[in-house]
Amino acid sequence: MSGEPDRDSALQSIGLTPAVARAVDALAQAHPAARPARVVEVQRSGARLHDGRAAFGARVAPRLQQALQADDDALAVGDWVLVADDAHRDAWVVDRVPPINRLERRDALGHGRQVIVANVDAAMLVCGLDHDFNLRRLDRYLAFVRMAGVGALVVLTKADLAADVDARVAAVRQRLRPGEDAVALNALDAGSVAALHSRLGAGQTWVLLGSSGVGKSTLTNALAGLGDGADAQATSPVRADDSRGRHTTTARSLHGTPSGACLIDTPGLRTLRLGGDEDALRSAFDDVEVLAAGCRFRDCRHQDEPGCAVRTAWPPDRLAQYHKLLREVRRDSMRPPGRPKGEYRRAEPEGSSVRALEHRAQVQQWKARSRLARAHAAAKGR
Ligand SMILES: Nc1nc2c(ncn2[C@@H]2O[C@H](COP(=O)(O)OP(=O)(O)O)[C@@H](O)[C@H]2O)c(=O)[nH]1
Ligand SMILES: [Mg+2]
Ligand SMILES: [Zn+2]
Repeated sequence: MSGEPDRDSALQSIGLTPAVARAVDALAQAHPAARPARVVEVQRSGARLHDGRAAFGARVAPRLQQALQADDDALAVGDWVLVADDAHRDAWVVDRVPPINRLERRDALGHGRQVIVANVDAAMLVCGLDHDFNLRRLDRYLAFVRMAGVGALVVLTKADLAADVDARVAAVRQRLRPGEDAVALNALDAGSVAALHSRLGAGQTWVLLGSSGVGKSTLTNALAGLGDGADAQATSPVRADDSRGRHTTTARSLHGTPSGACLIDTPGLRTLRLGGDEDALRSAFDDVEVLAAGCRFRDCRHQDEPGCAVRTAWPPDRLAQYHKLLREVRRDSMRPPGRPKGEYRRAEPEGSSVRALEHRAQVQQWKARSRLARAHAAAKGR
């Protein structure tokens, strides 16, 4: 940012990085009267913003609103925007800085997209060591953040309630890539949480992701030093029957930590359908490609072929989840992207192009299966 060091240092406290600052500067040339701010909460008719000094409400200028809608897009928490005051001192969001990255999921039908958060450096994937513990779900979350190029720290909460904590941390570490890590802690214990501070670098933006009731808001409060104050994130007791908390956190929200990092707490995601395509998913599990060099068949699909090196090396549930995610993104990316939202709510008409695509894919799958069966027969005959 040019010329206003005070404002810059204020913005750095809410996650302004050099790359974002350059993007802000480029955009600001078209809006000389506007100033930068960050979206901390998205509301029905506007957004809550923070400029590094204070939070305030703003409405979205109609032109920006229309431009976003035309792209089936919307403001998301973490977005950087330019905001200008009108003659009545009402704040208007006049433009959005192109996001550096965004965590985006598909809706449960695989049609529309929803941006969960934009411009993040890293994610805490929060899992409870109680009934919530589920390695296949964790594989899905890992794929989700890797596909967006976002680093992951797996935080296993409720270590105070679990036996075999070390074994579970080890099982998680088996699934991680270099640069990712896993820790277990008790989110209710300040000493236990304090060990995380050294990982939250100044100026970094972290998002907390995970099911409802795992302790995301508890962790946010502890890390941001919110205590029981008015800014504290509401936490909710877990229901005894299924260990899930109620959905207390309705909006995503942004908080600073003493080490100068920003945390974005999110509500529990009931479904997490990956937003990317097959290539992105494959690169999220690129250890497959390395191992595949050792498979007996060059075109091994790592399913039931004999001599499969991936099947030997990977935990079976991880491989099963990988195949499931592959099927899911293949199916989803056959649908034309970026269709206006309203269209998805209608039932697909008989014989629509989507159905035709699905049918063609199904036929291709059958053909591939019978090819595989023939390859098997041939292999047995050797
Ligand atoms: N025993 C124990 N309880 C926890 C821990 N972390 C969170 N909780 C409790 O779990 C419940 C849900 O926590 P909350 O932060 O609201 O979960 P969120 O839905 O992920 O934001 C609350 O009653 C917390 O007090 C932990 O590490 N140990
Ligand atoms: Mg919460
Ligand atoms: Zn194989």
